[in-house]
Amino acid sequence: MLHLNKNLVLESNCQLEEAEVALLGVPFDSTSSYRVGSRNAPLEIRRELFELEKEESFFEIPFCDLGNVDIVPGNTLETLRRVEETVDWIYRENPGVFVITLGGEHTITHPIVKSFSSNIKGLDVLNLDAHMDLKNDYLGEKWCHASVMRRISELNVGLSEIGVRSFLEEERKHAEKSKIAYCIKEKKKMEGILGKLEGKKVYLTLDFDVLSPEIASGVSNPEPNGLSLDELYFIFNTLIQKSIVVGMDVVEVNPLYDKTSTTIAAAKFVLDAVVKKG
Ligand SMILES: [Mn+2]
Repeated sequence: MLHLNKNLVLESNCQLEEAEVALLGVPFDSTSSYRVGSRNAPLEIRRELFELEKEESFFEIPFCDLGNVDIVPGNTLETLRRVEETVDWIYRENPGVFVITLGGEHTITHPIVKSFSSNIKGLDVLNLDAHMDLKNDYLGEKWCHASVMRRISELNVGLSEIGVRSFLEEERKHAEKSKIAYCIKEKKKMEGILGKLEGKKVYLTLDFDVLSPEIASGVSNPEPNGLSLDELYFIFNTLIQKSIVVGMDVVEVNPLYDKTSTTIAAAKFVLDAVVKKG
């Protein structure tokens, strides 16, 4: 049985089977250790998506809003199981659809990548994030937002990280040992990472705290001196042009702390992604 609800979704112009782009929400933030509230992002990003001006081409794209996964607050493993089951189902129904998932906290990326990697051989994951999220556990929890990339690094996928500027020695060592390429925003290093992903199938996970908090205050773990929106779009456009982006998520947007229109920036980014992949 699928755990999906279609309350408060955007208008779809087709069923999943015919869609080129699909939207899925996962309003889960139970392991958030600092500013709780990213569970509100799927609804608030949809609200901004509804309001934003759209070019004519947007309406020609076969688009389907699948609704939100029915998450279980406080039960991370059951929630992740439901996300994986949902993404498996999407792939069975329409293997070619481009799924954009709205978090929720970053932990929800693991079951998506797990599902993708079971269907796509040689998958690479690009994580845009202020944090490495490579801790083996955080406060004793192995399944949480601070260890999600560690769990992903244990799957059979390549992993690179851009924007990372806050991490422990344990995480840096794991990155070196596991050949996980990473940088903050040095142009040469950034281009090096993107160059290695050329021609490859890439899953993009966008933790919105990769941006500077003066641009995007509405995130759960703000970290100063991050990327600008121009740098984010440079990365995204390069990836779209030179790699095969198979899916993406936008996570850690926290509308409860949004003093800088972060939610609108996230919605605009999703809108651009729909048009570019449609
Ligand atoms: Mn993260």
